[in-house]
Amino acid sequence: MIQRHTGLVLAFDVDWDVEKSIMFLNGISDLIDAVKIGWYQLLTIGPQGIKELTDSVNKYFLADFKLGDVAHINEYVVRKVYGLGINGLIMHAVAGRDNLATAINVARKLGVDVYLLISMSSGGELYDRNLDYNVSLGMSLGVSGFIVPATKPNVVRQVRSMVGSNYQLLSPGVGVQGGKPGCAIANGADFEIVGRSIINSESPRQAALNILNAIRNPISCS
Ligand code: O7M
Repeated sequence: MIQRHTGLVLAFDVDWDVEKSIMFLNGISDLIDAVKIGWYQLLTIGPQGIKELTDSVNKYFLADFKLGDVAHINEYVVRKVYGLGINGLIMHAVAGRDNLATAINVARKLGVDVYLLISMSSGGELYDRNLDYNVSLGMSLGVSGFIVPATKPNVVRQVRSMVGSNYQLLSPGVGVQGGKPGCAIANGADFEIVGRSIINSESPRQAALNILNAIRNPISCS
């Protein structure tokens, strides 16, 4: 599980080299609880580059490859991700029970957390029609938590009321996509995932501090 200190997860969607990435992350590390990396970065610095990042930056790393293939491929990827020093990964609920179960078991044995994507910050209408099923699926498979969109506050509240306090809710879509900083947590999420509002800012530290301030003092969230 991600340890919560600030409530902020950085979506580190950049095409920078390893050196610049490490410098940036070390400069903001005290303000964030985890670093989410994904396809963009993997395709830029490669697996070796990702390994260098996890070796050099003392932070929880969440791999967002939105894994949703058949069972054996999911399992291969889980094992590779583990080898890169990753602490948690994200899977697509839409892959279904049979394709998720083995990989989730393998991940748990390796000590890698699995977070299940069950609704999307834009689109994702097939997910929203099957919210109850996907939440129950994740709980029965033993995931650590769920991805719930900051742009859909009713989904955040609904999922929290379904899962109680034993699952972590991570909420993307804050800032550029329209979710108000602080409001996903006010509505029941544990973490807000933020990328461009921090990364593209003239002052990333100040941008992150502003979001932390909103998390501590949420205003007009509905
Ligand atoms: O803050 P942004 O808009 O620059 O970036 C948002 C990040 O959250 C980006 O890394 C997306 O891949 C991710 N995300 C969404 O934007 N919407 C979703 O529905 C789900 C995710 C996500 O994190 O899925 C695991």
